[in-house]
Amino acid sequence: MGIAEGFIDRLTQFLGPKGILTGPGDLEPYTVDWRKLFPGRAACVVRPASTKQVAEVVQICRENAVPIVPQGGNTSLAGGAVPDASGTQIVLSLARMAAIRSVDAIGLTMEVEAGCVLTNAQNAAAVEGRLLPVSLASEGSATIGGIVAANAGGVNVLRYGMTRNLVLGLEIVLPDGTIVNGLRHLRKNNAGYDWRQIFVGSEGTLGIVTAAVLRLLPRPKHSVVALLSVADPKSSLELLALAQEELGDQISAFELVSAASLNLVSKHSGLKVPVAAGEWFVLMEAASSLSGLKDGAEAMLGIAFEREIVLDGVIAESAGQASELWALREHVTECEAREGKSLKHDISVPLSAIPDFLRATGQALAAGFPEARVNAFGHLGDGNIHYNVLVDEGLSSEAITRIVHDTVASFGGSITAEHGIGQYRVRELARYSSPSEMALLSRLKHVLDPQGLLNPGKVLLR
Ligand code: 2HG
Ligand code: ZN
Repeated sequence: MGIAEGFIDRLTQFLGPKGILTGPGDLEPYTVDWRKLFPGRAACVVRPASTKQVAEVVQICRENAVPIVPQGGNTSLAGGAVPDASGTQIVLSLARMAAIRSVDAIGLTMEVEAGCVLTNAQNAAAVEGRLLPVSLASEGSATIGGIVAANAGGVNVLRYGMTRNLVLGLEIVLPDGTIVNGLRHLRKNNAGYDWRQIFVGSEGTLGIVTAAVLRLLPRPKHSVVALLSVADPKSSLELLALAQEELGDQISAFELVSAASLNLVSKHSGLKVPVAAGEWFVLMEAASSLSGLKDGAEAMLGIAFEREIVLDGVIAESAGQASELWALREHVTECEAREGKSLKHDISVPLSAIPDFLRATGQALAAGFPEARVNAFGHLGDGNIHYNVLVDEGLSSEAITRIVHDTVASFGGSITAEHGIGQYRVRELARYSSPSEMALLSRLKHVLDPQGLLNPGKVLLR
């Protein structure tokens, strides 16, 4: 089915020239993800400047039965924000709605429009001495609407939870064009169903996030960052338990990185690893406003060395050194992409099962695909490993993913802990969910979007 005549004209008339892109060269950045794995085509890209304009665009699309793909920073690793290949969908970019409407340093909230880039929101909170704790490698491009729609995770989930835990209020445009304003700055609100949470993580399939009220925290005055090498994943779990015993909830990040991942980083970025090699590395950060944090961290590491949980390590002596240690972790994704084709597996299993999961999956892969190279790293504190597999042409992606996900399922895990389903994992979701769960998801989708106009083909096939 083609686009109805006059549809683009009507949008152009309504939005003005700044609000719509139609030239093939202009559309390109919006129709493919940054890894260039999910190329699509769009009838046009609309760039509304207000919630009212978003609602009006949705109305026009509804009247013409044109599907809409909402887009923020387009940093999804699951092809969640790009159109399909038909050329009949439009991309609705929230980029022009980027205002930070308010920062309330006393009430610890901020109200932000969907297109605001995450770093800008973090900086606005920091100016007021407050912390917006969502922290991701893609934070310089990811937007507030995108992180809400994707329920983004990142490196601070261990302490502060997923984006879901930080969303106090939302403004949504529904698939029928209704604006629902729930921009409340409240800590407690038990009035009716908590409909916000249906939209958080819905990946733009149920409604379009146009603004959000986010919870802030006091900004910790001190932080300690350490890079440590350990013999195996079991030792990293012992280290996590020890760190939590000694430092409590001051631990804000606890990342596991394999030697293979750091080798990729050294090879492609030239960054040096300042710790003697082990098979695995832990990058941890603790933060607090109380003094004595560094002494506490050093004492904890003393015990870890004594018990031979840690083989070698360094504690950052300055903010600059802390950033250098973090850079090693943050470059893994980019360096993996430079190495070649990879299959992403964003899995989680119960924390205590991580060592067995890594062993079982490694063995099964080595038996079936000895040439496949594993790049495993991730958020150990959350039980979330990015079990990515570098594959040369000719290897069966499907069979490799089957091995990884079947092993995940056998440990009671999830096929996506933080990146979401997008278009990449639609079939995998159906495969590993119960029929009753899938039926519930379909019913929710149908109730809110009976015409199937919002981000079709993402999360659910239809
Ligand atoms: C990270 O933890 C991101 O760095 C990206 O979630 C993970 O590249 C990946 O698979
Ligand atoms: Zn991650």
